[in-house]
Amino acid sequence: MSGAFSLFESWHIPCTRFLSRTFQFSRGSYDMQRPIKRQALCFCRNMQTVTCEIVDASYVPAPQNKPKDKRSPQVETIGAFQKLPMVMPSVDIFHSAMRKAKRVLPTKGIANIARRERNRGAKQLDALMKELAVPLRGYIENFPKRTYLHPYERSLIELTLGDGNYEEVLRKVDALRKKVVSVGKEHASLCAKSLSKREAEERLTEGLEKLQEIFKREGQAVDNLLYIAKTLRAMPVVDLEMPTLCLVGAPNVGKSSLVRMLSTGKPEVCNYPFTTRGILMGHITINYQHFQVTDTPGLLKRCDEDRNNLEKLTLAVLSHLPTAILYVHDLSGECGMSPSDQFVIYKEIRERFDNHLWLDVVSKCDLLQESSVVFITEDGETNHLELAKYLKIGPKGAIHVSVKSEEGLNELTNNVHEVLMAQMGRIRSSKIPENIEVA
Ligand SMILES: Nc1nc2c(ncn2[C@@H]2O[C@H](COP(=O)(O)OP(=O)(O)OP(=O)(O)O)[C@@H](O)[C@H]2O)c(=O)[nH]1
Ligand SMILES: [Mg+2]
Repeated sequence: MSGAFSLFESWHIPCTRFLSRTFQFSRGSYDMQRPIKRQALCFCRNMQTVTCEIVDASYVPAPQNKPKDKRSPQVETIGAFQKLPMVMPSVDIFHSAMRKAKRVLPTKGIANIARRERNRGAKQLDALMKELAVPLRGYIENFPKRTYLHPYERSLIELTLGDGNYEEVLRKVDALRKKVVSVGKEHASLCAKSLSKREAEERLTEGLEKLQEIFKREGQAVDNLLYIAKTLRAMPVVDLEMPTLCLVGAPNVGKSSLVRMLSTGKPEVCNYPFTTRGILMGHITINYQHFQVTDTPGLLKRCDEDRNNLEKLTLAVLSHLPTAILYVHDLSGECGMSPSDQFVIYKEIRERFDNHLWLDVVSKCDLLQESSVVFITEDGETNHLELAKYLKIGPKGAIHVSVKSEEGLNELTNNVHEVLMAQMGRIRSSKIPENIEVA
């Protein structure tokens, strides 16, 4: 039990932290009376994480129904976490199983007391074993194997639960199931061999106690699985068919502020890095069309091996989801990272995700006008023409905006609309080959 507990403990805290932030966003208040500020922009009221109804059904084929062709396991589309089974706390499973087992009566018509008692004992132990093992088996079959998941959800499992913890917990639940089955069978058989009523009663009590002890000792695995299910179910749902805009940039550059401006979502905005600690999904509606907006944790100037899990989450979104990118640059330096460092990160990300539709935004332009001092202190003495240009105006074509003075927001909204429409065109055209019937 201690093993299971310590394993869980190791990722429980960061997980909880991640989730609490996510919930803050998910349950953000909506300003229903907020007037429509920008032309052609209609805000969707039900911004935030969409949660699907939880269904209690298996989507990983049960062993007997497994596809014969094992070479190509069918990868799920996104949404597997919403299909995870409801896991009962281990205590509840045990009490419910015990109640049902105790109600089991001996087979009718056995006149001999000793025979009747050993029949009752064996049947009750068998019933308890089954009542405990069946739900565990259901969980093991219905929690998807990682290989069946969409790569994005695979990376969410790794980055939020810790590498290997998902499989480890499932393995422990399966080990508990196997132990319950073998101990239950063993004691039922001993009980069935009892020679007297008293012996049968003793064997029954012994078997019940043994099963209880095992379940108490190792049931933590079930509770860990319950926590995993809750954590994964709370992950924001992404609709792959819906165009998505992902806000990316260094920490503290104003990404969440722009998400708040572009949508009715209310991600936390604070003047310190890594305020956003998870992938936060929201929706906007422009001209009656629905789009998704993703706020992401900031990226630092460092190589992938040194990145924290929050940065890795951002890269997972860009790597696995077909999103358009809204890259945010803070040339005022107010974010705490120099523009030249932001330039280095930008160049790397731009090159790496060149196939995405892209928009560049220079944020906090109110500060650039007010205080050119911050701007000048940057190493402007560079021969690198591109960097020199970047330090002055950001990347070519970048829109200068300020959520404080509202400068550039209309232009940004229009550009966001255009890029999302283009993204929609990409999604539609990517589906065409599937629909064409080859003669
Ligand atoms: N003056 C000014 N401050 C801004 C503007 N936009 C954002 N800020 C401030 O910049 C700080 C960071 O803003 P956030 O929106 O939280 O930045 P973020 O990029 O989401 O930060 P992380 O989630 O930590 O990566 C906050 O104090 C904002 O009030 C702007 O246009 N002008
Ligand atoms: Mg943020």
